[in-house]
Amino acid sequence: MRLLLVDDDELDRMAVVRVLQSPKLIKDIVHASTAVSALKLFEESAFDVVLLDYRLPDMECIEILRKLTNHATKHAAVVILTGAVDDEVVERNCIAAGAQDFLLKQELSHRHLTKALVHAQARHALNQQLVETYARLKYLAENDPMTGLSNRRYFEEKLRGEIKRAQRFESKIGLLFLDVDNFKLINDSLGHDVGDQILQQIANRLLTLIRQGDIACRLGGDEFAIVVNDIDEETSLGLLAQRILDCLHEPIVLAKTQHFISISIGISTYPECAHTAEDMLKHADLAMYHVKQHGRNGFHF
Ligand code: GH3
Repeated sequence: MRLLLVDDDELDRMAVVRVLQSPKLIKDIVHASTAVSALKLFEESAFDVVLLDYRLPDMECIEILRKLTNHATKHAAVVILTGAVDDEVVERNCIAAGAQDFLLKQELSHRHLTKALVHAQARHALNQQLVETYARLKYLAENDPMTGLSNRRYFEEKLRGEIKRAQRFESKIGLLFLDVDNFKLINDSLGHDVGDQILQQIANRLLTLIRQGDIACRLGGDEFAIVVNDIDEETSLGLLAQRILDCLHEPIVLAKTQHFISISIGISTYPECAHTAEDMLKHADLAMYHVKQHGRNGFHF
């Protein structure tokens, strides 16, 4: 176990080290006397546990706790060392900010310290599992498993949000509705597996064409949609649609075989064509059918 001991009082740090080393509970102890140096060490190295003094001269405990526990890549259990007895508010605030346990400096015995470290690590591990499970469930709830693009439900939710934002800022948004041409023929002639791989390749190419902040989704089957935020004029949507058509005209190579596809794109805009997510999708769907009826492989507003 690797421990980061953060306390500005050297005598207090020595007291902790004495307890930790008799008998040797933890060998690998790194000292820090300020919050800033502790955060630097935490950034540069990996620790299993941080023993953190509640009162440090250079930063509020809650602030350093948040920085430690919300770190993007580094994770460690945190035990707060405090001199205050039964301060419920302090405890509640620290737990809410991510601490796992408390230790009173007056109770610094081998038994108490061991218990606090074991509890903190167990709680931390459980917490990490919950965080990872939540992230996985969120991903599954929001994404299409085959292509990794947003799924329809998440897409519609985001589209509603973007319409509200556009109303507030009086900006414009565009919606592109894409449907692969004669996809059933691809499935029938090459098999469903090849069809799946082609859908995945289409999704990958779409992701290379959209800006950060725009949202691409697989609505279902061979249908995709893209929300384009903050458009300045219709021509920019037309240009994007043309870039998508050109990009998807490039052959898709699977197992050294080239496959040629085309798509039909319908476009709607807020606020010109529609004011709700449902109407934007309906309008873009109708525009896409117009393309289908006029030879496919193109776009229409
Ligand atoms: P059109 O140009 O008129 O749209 O013709 P189409 O053949 O593409 O017609 P349609 O859009 O109705 O056909 C969609 C096909 O997509 C039918 C269905 O079997 C297939 N499909 C739906 N979901 C999947 C999937 O997950 N994987 C594969 N490979 N095919 C799928």
